[in-house]
Formats: sequence, structure tokens, C-alpha cells
Amino acid sequence: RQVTSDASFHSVSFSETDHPKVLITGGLVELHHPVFKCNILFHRKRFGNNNVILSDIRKPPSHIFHSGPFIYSDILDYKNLREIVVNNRITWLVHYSALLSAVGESNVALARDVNITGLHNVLDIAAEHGLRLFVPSTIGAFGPTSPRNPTPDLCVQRPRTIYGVSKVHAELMGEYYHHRYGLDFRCLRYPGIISADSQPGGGTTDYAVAIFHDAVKTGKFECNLKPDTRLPMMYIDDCLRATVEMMEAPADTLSMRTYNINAMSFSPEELAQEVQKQLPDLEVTYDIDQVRQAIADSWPMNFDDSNLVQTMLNYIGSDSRIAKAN
Ligand code: AKB
Repeated sequence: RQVTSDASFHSVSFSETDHPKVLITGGLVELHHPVFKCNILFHRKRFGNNNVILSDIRKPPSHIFHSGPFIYSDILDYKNLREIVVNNRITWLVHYSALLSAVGESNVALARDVNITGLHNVLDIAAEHGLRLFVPSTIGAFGPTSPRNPTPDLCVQRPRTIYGVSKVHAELMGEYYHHRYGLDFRCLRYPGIISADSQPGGGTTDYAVAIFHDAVKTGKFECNLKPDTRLPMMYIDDCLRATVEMMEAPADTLSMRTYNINAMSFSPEELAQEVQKQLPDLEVTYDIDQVRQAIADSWPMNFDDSNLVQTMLNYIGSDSRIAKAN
């Protein structure tokens, strides 16, 4: 699959009156995916500045604060979250709050609260108010007994991290609420997300973000995974495009509610070689973090996302505007 640097969309446009009102929960700093900052800017550009509300428990940096609506929201505070949804007439909820894999292992109690209790609040509020809900899952929802090369959508899922356990729980709870209460739950299992303009966020795949920062700043990079550790990765623009397309897809085109999404797989030594093509003086050394290495060794090496590809092809095929344009 080709990785694109430009997020060109399947062209669904929203009029002034039918646009979704989106609330994005979570994570301005280390609690979060590197996806976040770009996601805000991206959703705002697409749906209109005032129709995307960013929320967190932390004070946002000024460029985020001034770029559009920001609101205090604690996903562990059910009443607060509900009030925001009601007062702002939210229709779509994108739930990014989560502690990632490595940081989750260093604070299991907090990870359990944020990733599991927080999810319960979000599910109940979304079901109660008829929201469309997106919750990202991850390659970390698989474990050492899952097939690793490739990993299909449906197979054994016995992760060994609190992050992975909480994400399997999120997938199953979301699907249960869908079948039981008709909740419009949507979920993509993200690979490691690579973005040059965000900081690593407590994940196992963080090295693939850190290498760019360190290469430019110091010309040296110390990798905490073994050189041949192969993991699925995705460029941020591709991830954002896919997420919005998943949210926009008509419900009847979705054959499942939780899909793998794939782009590429590489190892630290392969990434280092590519970066060295641009910065030949970059020095790369290895100092293995045993916790992260054990996590990475239990995760997929290659992801099979053929079900998602088929669903998106059906979606595009079913859209008469696209059919006419072609
Ligand atoms: C992590 O490494 O924990 C995350 C992920 C793959 O979900 N980036």
C-alpha cells in the first residue's frame, strides 16, 4: 500500500445545517497518541472551526487554545461529560483519552481508570444521546498467542498489557452496546502512528517518532527496541483520513464495527537506514528497554486489513456522487 503525505478525502461534504458537532476527548500531552494535535486541526478544517470541540483536563498550549473551541472535560466525571454533550448538542464523539502501552504498565491503576472506567462513561453518554462514537483500538489489542504475521481482524486476543486488555474491552463493549442498544460504535485498530510534529506519548512504538526529533536535534538516537523488531506503523495523515472516512461511512456499509487498519511494517534498523539517507551522520545505538521489548515481541508484525479495504470499496461504490464522478 502506498503511503500518502496528503490527506485527500473521499469527498463527502457537509452543508451548514447537516454538519456533525464533534467532541474530541483527551490527551494534550503524555497521556495521548501523537495523533491528537493534528486531529484537532484536521477535524476543524473539515467540519468547521466551531463544530469541533477539543477537550482535556489540562491547560492547552496557546496555539491549540486559539485555534478553536476548547473545554475542560474529565472523562471520569460522568456529569461533566454529559453536560458538555447536552449544552453543545454534540452528535459525534471521538474518544482519544487513553494511557498508552508503556506508560500504562508503569501506572496500572490509572490506566484502568482512564481506559476502562472512562470508556464506560463515554459509552453510556453516547448511547443515551444517540451519538456516533469512535474509539481507537490498537495493534496492542493482540498478544503473544495471536497470529503475528499477518494478524487478521478475528483471531485470539490475549494481550499482556493493561492497555491491550482495556482496548479489547473497549472493542467488545462498543460492539455489545451496538447490538444491545443500537449505539453507532466505530473502531479502528491503529498501528504505531508516525508524526514529525508531535512528541512521543508513552507508547512502545514511540521510537519511530523519537528518531526524527533526535536526529534533527542532536544527530544521535538511542533506540529502546532491538534493531530487528518489526511492527506495523502508519503515517499520521493516512490515519486521520481513514478515521474521518470511517466516521463518515454510512452505517449500512460497515460489515463489522472494529477493523484492523494497515499501512506498512518496518524495524528500527530499517527506519534508521532510511533516515540516514537524509542525515548520513546520524549515529544510532541500542539500549533495550525490557518492558517495551516484551510488549513489542507480543504484538503483530504485519496487520491484515482486507476487511476494511473491502468495506471502504463498497462505501465508495455505493456513493452515487462518486460513481457519477467516475
Ligand atoms: C503504543 O505503542 O502504545 C501505541 C499503540 C501502538 O497503540 N502507539
